[in-house]
Amino acid sequence: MDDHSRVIIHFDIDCFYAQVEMVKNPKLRSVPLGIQQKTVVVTSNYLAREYGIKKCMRISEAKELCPNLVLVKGEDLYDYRQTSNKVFELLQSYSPFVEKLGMDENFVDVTELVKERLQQAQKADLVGFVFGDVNSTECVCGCQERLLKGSEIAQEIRDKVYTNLGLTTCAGIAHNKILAKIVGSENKPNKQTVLFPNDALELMLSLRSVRRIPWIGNAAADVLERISITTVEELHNCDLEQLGRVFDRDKAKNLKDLSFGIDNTPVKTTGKPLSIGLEDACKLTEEKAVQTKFHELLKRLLILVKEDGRIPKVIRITVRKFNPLHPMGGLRETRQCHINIPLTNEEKFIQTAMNLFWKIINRNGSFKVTVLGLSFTKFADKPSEKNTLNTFLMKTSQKEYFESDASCSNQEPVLKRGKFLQDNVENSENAIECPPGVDKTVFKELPLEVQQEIWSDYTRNKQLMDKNSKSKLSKPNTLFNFLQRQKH
Ligand code: DCP
Ligand code: MG
Repeated sequence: MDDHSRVIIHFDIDCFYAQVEMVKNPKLRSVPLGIQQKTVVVTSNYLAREYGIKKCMRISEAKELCPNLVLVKGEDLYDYRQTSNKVFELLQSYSPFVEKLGMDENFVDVTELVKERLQQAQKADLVGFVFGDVNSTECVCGCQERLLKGSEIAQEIRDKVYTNLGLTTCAGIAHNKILAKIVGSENKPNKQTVLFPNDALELMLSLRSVRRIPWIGNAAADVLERISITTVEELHNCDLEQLGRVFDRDKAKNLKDLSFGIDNTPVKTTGKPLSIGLEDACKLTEEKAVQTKFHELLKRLLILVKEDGRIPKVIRITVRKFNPLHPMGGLRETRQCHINIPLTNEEKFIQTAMNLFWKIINRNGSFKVTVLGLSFTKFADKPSEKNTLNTFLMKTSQKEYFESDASCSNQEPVLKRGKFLQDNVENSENAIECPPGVDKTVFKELPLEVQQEIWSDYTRNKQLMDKNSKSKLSKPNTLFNFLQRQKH
């Protein structure tokens, strides 16, 4: 069953790395710009694309096509990640359902917002392009109007991204994720396109090759090719039994659905990544060189961990040994172990990484390593002590009370002061009385609303105890009782 009830917008930032560089240095806007990583141009601005420059083109080839091409190094991803996070946060102000797909793409489920706006009896107008026939027969479920409202919201969000961050984006608006993603790239750059469900089939067929269907990876496409299915149309016409001979039933059904643009998967709110890691291609044959590479990776990694704010609990190394049978590839091996090392103790990290390294490489023989990686997995996003005030507050509120600093990490995050202190200490007229039995210093530092909550808990408790002084009722898990427990 194809469900039309949702409105999903897919956003994709135009020539992402290049735009970040152009925001940093506006002079780059008027020149053909390529972003260089090692020997390739990973992306370029639209001016450079007019010369035929494509993603992942060799520098030499790109220079031949466009001798004036300005190249900026894009190996340090820090600014790109920061910008990506800012866009993500901005999108979250429109809907709690934002799913990150790589650094410059996001899905946003705006179904609720659309509903609200339509209830306010605002007429919906088309903004941007439509794929297919604008006057195609309307579906009885009302999806057309919802999607039109979605197109207005998409424009509003794109305007905000531009005003706040200086970035242009493309958007696709449809009733599910796969169609929103595909239709969004119909008109580029800085444009948006809406798709009505009646035109989904036409959009899917326009892709021609199954390899262009998102989420059908190369491996699945290779298997399909083995049974002579290379086009979307062939996938439409094959029967499930035929697919069932090479895929399990669920996968076969999923492939078939995707080819028709049917995708009922929800927009999953993106959380923090399960691991943070880096790896580099290299040619290392000596212990000293391995150590130096680990140092280099660790330095970059610690910046990322600081940005992330959680405390890593497991360190993992990745090694690819040179294999003459597979000079370009070969298997990666990993080893990992638990750590309890302050992030400032770089030497201890390197020592741990080296110990893991010698578990993969024979210490007494010669070696040649072609990939070395370092990552942190398993994070403690809550303080390690279970019953701290911080933990309690984290459960109580979604607010960001914590700040982290890699230079003094592996300690518990500290309560953020600033704003709250101004609210409740400096303005002593509004100060709330600290209930008896609660540490005054802790109380003073709490946000006003938390102080209020503790005071109400205290008065409620007092009334209860006065009424039934011999009562053995268990104490509820209120802030006041928590602070009292801490005292005793
Ligand atoms: N990227 C990369 N290696 C690739 C492809 C892309 O490092 N093989 C980086 C550079 C891009 C960014 O990821 O700026 C986002 O990838 P996109 O495919 O969305 O490309 P752009 O945003 O650059 O261009 P477009 O305007 O086509 O979206
Ligand atoms: Mg992009």
